[in-house]
Amino acid sequence: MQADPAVANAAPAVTSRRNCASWNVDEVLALFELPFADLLYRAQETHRRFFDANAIQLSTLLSIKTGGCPEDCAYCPQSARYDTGVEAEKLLPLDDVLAAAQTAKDNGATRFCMGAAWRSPKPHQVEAVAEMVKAVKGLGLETCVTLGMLRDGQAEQLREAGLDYYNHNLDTAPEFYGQIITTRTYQDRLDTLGRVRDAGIKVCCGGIVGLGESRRERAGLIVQLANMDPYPESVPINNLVRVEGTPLADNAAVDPFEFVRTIAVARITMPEAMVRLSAGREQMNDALQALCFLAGANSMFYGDRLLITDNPQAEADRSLLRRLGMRVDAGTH
Ligand code: SAM
Ligand code: DTB
Ligand code: SF4
Repeated sequence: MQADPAVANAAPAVTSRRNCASWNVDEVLALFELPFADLLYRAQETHRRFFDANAIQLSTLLSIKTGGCPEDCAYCPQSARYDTGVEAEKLLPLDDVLAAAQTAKDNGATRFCMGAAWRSPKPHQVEAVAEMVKAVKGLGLETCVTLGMLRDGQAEQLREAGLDYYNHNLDTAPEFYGQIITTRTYQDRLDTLGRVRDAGIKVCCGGIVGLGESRRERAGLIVQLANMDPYPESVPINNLVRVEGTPLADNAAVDPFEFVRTIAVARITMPEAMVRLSAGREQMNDALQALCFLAGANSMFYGDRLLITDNPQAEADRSLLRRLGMRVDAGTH
């Protein structure tokens, strides 16, 4: 059944991250169902109210601890449960991490994001990562880490080391989540996000399009994100990278316009968030990426690799931004 487009126009007017807007799934679904041009127009209006629409923030990723993860996230090449050819490695030494961060800075990134394939870090692992955060911060970069679930006190430890952002995604709607991950609950994720927020670290939280979810479930994810009080400073929207050996390797690709719609709806419902065009750019052409920027994406991963899979070459991205007349800045969050 089609949602009534009139509902989209009646949706709450959000003016600040701190305004606790309350979106429901029908309202967000109605946004998804707007004619494409109307949806993009609304997203651009919102985007330009809070940001320079020609500016983009660049984050570079590094996998500091690769593979061998005990979790069963059906999309993930790093789960030990799937035969993806990714070998388990040890935590990288500090010097290697620092060298990668310096290169990212030299290439123009403003934030360095370190990812570890852990369910939840052990105390000595948090200590080691805190050292990395301190050192990377010392280079003049913003820092972000994604380490899995955090226990009490761990977020504070990272904050004291100078951590700016913690990435922990909700991935999908609560009602679809159980088909993608069984080894930890939606509530576990919300609990970690609460710890991060309480420690005064900025929240980076988003999801994945293309897991096999319905449009209503995509709207359900956005509702979860947009109704957080306050909503995340940074919202990564990933397009599933279908990796051989994972249970989702043969998923049908989502219509590219549906991906653009998801970006636009994230922009409208979370006007002051940085909306990141995240995984999946390697599988997109330049025109599609430009549409994502028009829909309100103002951040992306920059550098030849995501964690395991390829990202566009840095030079290709610089050329794309030049052709679009976009400039790099650190964003406001
Ligand atoms: N282990 C930690 C965790 O799950 O929170 C941190 C690393 S995990 C790889 C970070 C995020 O990457 C996941 O939450 C998921 O949203 C995204 N991701 C992983 N594999 C992906 C894939 N194949 N395609 C798109 N996004 C993916
Ligand atoms: C996020 O939302 N996407 C990034 C980052 N946060 C850590 C990870 C994307 C991973 C894509 C598949 C891979 O290379 O492992
Ligand atoms: Fe492990 Fe994170 Fe991959 Fe899930 S997404 S299998 S927790 S590395």
